Amino acid sequence: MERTIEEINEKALKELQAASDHEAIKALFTRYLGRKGLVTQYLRNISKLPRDKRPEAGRKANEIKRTLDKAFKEALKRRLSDTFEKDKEIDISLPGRMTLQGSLHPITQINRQICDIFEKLGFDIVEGPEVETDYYNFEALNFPKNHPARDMQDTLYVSDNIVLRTHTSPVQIRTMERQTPPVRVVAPGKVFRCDSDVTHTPMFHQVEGLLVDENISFGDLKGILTTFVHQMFDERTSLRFRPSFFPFTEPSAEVDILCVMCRGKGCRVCSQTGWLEVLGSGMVHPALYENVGYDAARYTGFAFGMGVERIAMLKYGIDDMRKFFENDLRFLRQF
Ligand code: 2NM
Repeated sequence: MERTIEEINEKALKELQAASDHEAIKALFTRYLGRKGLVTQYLRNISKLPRDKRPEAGRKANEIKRTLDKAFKEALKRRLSDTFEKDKEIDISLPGRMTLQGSLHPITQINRQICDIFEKLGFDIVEGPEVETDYYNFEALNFPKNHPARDMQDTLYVSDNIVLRTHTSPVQIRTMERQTPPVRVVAPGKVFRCDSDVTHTPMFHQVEGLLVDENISFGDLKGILTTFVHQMFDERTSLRFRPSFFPFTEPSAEVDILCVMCRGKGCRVCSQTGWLEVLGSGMVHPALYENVGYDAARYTGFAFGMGVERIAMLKYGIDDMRKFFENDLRFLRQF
């Protein structure tokens, strides 16, 4: 035997000290205490020693085997707990990375509020194309051929017979063509006009409503629109129905509400009148029923329309409509 058990022990302890990780310790364990390990082989070779040396050598080697075994197991344990100590160095009190939270555009919010109110009153939501034919945008709605709204100055033309819809009323015509009364629908959506200043943008949003059935009167129109205004603004908001004119309704009425800013005293927002114009409305013109094939002697109904931006400006006290389209986050974050 070229090496004494003490030499093997010393070398094992030195190497164990230098072992840097779990894997290295396990490899050393195999090298010294495994089935073909140096200590194991030493023990096996004791039988080759002179008879009188065997008891002492056996006793010593077995003791070293026990202490080495213990040293390896402790080193492994220490290595594991070191890893756990390292884990504790992760500072769990460090605040997480902020995730940016988006929100709905104010026009989307107001549009939804308007539609929700009418849905609860039994109206269905209907949509239609933004690019329309002259027929659906004007002709079927009883606009005469020479009507000023048809002017290139007011309407965005795609071609001779195709326009960007100037209101969502074509959706009402398409709805009536599809179904027979009772009809109870609101049509929200984008509309386009050749117009641009502080109160007009080339694209804006409208919600228009239509109710057609037997025995529908102007009283029904007043009831529905009064309920709408009370829910959209508040119960203290008075309404005023003022005679007006639209090609698709007869009679027609403009709906004013008591100024939400000054409550009727007169201010800059209501131009000192105490009233704000918020809706157009009227009883559906019989010519429309003829155009969609309804019996004009049997059915009556009312229709109305409003600008979503205008309602939003009044609700939030905003004086420039263009703010809704600039998408300045400092503005949008306020809603
Ligand atoms: C308004 C004012 C008055 C209206 C008419 C129709 C249709 F297609 F059913 F005839 N929809 N909306 C209407 C009536 C719209 O907006 C100022």
